[in-house]
Amino acid sequence: MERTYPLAEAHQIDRARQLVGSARRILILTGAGVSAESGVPTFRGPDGMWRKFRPEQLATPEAFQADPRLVWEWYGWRRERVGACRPNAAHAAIAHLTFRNEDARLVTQNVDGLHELALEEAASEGPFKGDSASRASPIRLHGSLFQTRCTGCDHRTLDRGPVDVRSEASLPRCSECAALLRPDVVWFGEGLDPEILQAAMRLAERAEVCLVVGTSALVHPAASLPLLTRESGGVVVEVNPEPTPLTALAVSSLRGSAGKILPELLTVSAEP
Ligand code: BV8
Ligand code: ZN
Repeated sequence: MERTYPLAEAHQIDRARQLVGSARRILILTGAGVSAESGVPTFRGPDGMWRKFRPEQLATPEAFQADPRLVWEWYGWRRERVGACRPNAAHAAIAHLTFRNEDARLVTQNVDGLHELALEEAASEGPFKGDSASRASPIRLHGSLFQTRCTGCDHRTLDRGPVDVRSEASLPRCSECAALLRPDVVWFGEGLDPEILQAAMRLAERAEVCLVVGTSALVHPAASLPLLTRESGGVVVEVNPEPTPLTALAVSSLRGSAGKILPELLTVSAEP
């Protein structure tokens, strides 16, 4: 029988606040749950299905090979749905932390671009107005919904537009070599960019605290990053309404939503 966990008690948050507040080198690892309160469907939650498909069925090179139109239809739907979403208080709290402390670094599994939007918002108003959002930009392990990559020449372009999925002939093609474009994301069975993965692993090894927010910790190699922190002498703090495979190795696992817990956990009493 699934144990029901009490929602995070104030003393648990205080203890985690103390841990995170006294650390300099912090790795924040986020998953789809950090965007749940922005209205972005999570992968494995109740709203993770699209039509009758699970993400694992469509987010693969084989699915794209077999039916590029269907896969582009899913990505075009996600782009439109995510494009209407705004960062929530969790994205903002993380943006402020990474602005306040340059040794606090964000690694995300998400492809929704909401962390980047939160950084731009933090750089345009409030205590970090005028900062450069790129200074704290996240390491994106799995790419971006709003970028395409050419299947022929690897040419990459930013693309937030709608996708014409009426037929295979109307799918986006490369302006350089006319080959079919694909979403610039990492699909299941594809390797992550080695340099990006190396950078994330180095941060995990150096981190005093790995703060894991809103991930089911099922997808590797992302889910192994907190293990690296622990093996290198750091500690893991988790924020998730549900327990995950990481819960057992976390010194603190806060049961609750990111949008509620992160502002309490990360906001210092007086912002600089
Ligand atoms: C690779 C981009 C090898 C696309 C994604 C067995 C063991 C280990 C590995 C494997 C294995 N079998 C297969 C593998 C490999 C596979 C894998 O890990 N599979 C899993 C499913 C078992 N991994 C891969 O294929 C990776 N590549 O291994 O390559 C290789 C190496 C070299 C050369 C060639 C090959 C590539 C994985 C990347 C796949 N792409 N996304 C797209 O987005 O379309 S993964 C996808 O899942 C998303 O990126 C997502 O971020 C990621 C993880 O999901 P979560 O973010 O955790 O989301 P989820 O819905 O699962 O959970 C949400 C959580 O939030 C929940 O816990 C929920 O409780 C919580 N929550 C809900 N509301 C809130 C909340 N939390 C806080 N606040 C809230 N309000
Ligand atoms: Zn091309």
